[in-house]
Amino acid sequence: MNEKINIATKALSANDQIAAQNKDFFKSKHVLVLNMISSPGSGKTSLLEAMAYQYGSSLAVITGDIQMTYDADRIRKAGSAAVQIETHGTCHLTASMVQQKIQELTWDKTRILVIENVGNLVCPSGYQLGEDLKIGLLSVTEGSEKPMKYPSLFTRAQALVITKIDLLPYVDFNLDQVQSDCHKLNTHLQLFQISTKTHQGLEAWFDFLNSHFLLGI
Ligand SMILES: Nc1nc2c(ncn2[C@@H]2O[C@H](COP(=O)(O)OP(=O)(O)OP(=O)(O)O)[C@@H](O)[C@H]2O)c(=O)[nH]1
Ligand SMILES: [Mg+2]
Repeated sequence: MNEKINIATKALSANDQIAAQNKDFFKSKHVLVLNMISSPGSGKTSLLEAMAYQYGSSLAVITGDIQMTYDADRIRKAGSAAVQIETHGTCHLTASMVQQKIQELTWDKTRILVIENVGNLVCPSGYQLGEDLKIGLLSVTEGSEKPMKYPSLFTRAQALVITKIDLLPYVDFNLDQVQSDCHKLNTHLQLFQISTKTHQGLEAWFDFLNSHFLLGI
């Protein structure tokens, strides 16, 4: 058991060292970097498509999936550069996977880089990639109890985007409970409510990104 814990700790600290190198690289390019984490299908790529329409060549995306390049294809079609990592089974991205993709992007126009993590609510939150901000997504179809049942992401993230709010009339999702639970877990967590179908809440999300970019985080 002890050996198991030691190996896991070593793997994390090796990951942290590469994450620090990634962070230095991103700083040298003056890029704001987000690590976007949620369950499969919460709406990460849909939000990135909306961001690509808004930011165009100022946005670049590294997107992770177990397999296939669908998400990178969608983002490129919406107007931003995107490269795909296929993890072939691993349920989260590592700093090393991101480092290997850095050279495939051009950085002169990029102001915001989003790393779309593999769809998984738990595993990715423990791995630093070199990001400035961890962003969680939770769709209203997943249920309001998720923050308390799977707290790791919600305690570590700086922002939580509640997605698919156009579906609120059709599902039993208790926004008040989510807000109150998130506040108990993480008093600094900023909450956003968006729908990429109706565009509700997107302006507030863009304002948040713009203000963080201007702050030079
Ligand atoms: N009604 C509604 N559907 C949405 C919204 N955002 C995304 N969807 C739908 O949800 C499904 C999954 O969206 P994606 O953006 O692919 O989700 P994802 O988190 O990138 O999924 P993975 O990469 O597989 O983890 C798609 O069918 C989208 O059309 C929304 O705001 N409202
Ligand atoms: Mg996706």
